[in-house]
Amino acid sequence: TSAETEGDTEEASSEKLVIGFSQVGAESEWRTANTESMKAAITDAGHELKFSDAQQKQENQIKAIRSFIAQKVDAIVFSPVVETGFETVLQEAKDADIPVFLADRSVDIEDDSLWVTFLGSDFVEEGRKAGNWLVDELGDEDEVNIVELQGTVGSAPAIDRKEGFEEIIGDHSNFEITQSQSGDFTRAKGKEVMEAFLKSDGDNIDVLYAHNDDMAIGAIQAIEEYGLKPAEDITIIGVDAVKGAFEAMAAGKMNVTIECNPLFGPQMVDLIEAYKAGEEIPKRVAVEESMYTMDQAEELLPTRQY
Ligand code: GYE
Repeated sequence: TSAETEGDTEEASSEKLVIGFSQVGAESEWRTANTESMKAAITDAGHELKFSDAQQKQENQIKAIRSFIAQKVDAIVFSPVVETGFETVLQEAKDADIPVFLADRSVDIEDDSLWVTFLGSDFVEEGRKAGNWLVDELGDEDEVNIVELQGTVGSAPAIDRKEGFEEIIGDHSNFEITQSQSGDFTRAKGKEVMEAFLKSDGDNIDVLYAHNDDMAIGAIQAIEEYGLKPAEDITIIGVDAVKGAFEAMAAGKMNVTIECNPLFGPQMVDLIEAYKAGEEIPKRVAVEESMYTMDQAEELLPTRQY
């Protein structure tokens, strides 16, 4: 039939690509959803995927990218675990004429000819949203002691979420960050570090600002074990808006989560295909997102995709 003929023609005209994807790891619910989104988008579009999980280690990512170059892939998708130290390997990709697409996290490198585009969220803005929510919520209190669970040291989301949050609360002298440490974006580490925060100053913690929901969820457990009520005795702010956060909010144990949408696989594949077709690609493409509070959790939980 003519429909079939049309379909065939379309398929034949779009080039099948081999795409190497160097992912950060499997540290959080966010990451799992992102990996699935990216894998599905690449294979559903008929391309071949070479996937490498770096287990949150930079040296693994450098190895993976070198191996993609050796295999002469058509494009590399790369979510850098940290911001610095990738110049050499990205230069090698450029010398081999392999375009690199930054996914989720950016790099702190002057020469922006080393990548085609960066598709990801605005982490500074997420930090500001967290700060603004807190100012609205507790701005009138005399003294607000905040503990901060930072993401992976040197990673773009940890650096930027801290910066955006501090920018907002810096204007309010009643707010103070009393303890701040990395929980590496995992539940286990979030719990462990929260235990240490509680041990050193448990009765004087008003707010927990966690750079992701997984660490907040780990911390909630620590708070309960310590004998305090999460979301009541300690206000809890997370980032990502993963299902686990909606469950915690629906159970009255977490106050708010700032959305960071990991489901940008299809958007990334569109960018790669457009680039391969010779189209002009913007250097920065943003992912759209919102924020959600406790009172919305029960209603929205069944509709959450990640
Ligand atoms: O927020 C966190 C994950 O880079 C935006 O990494 C991502 C962050 C996300 O481990 O949960």
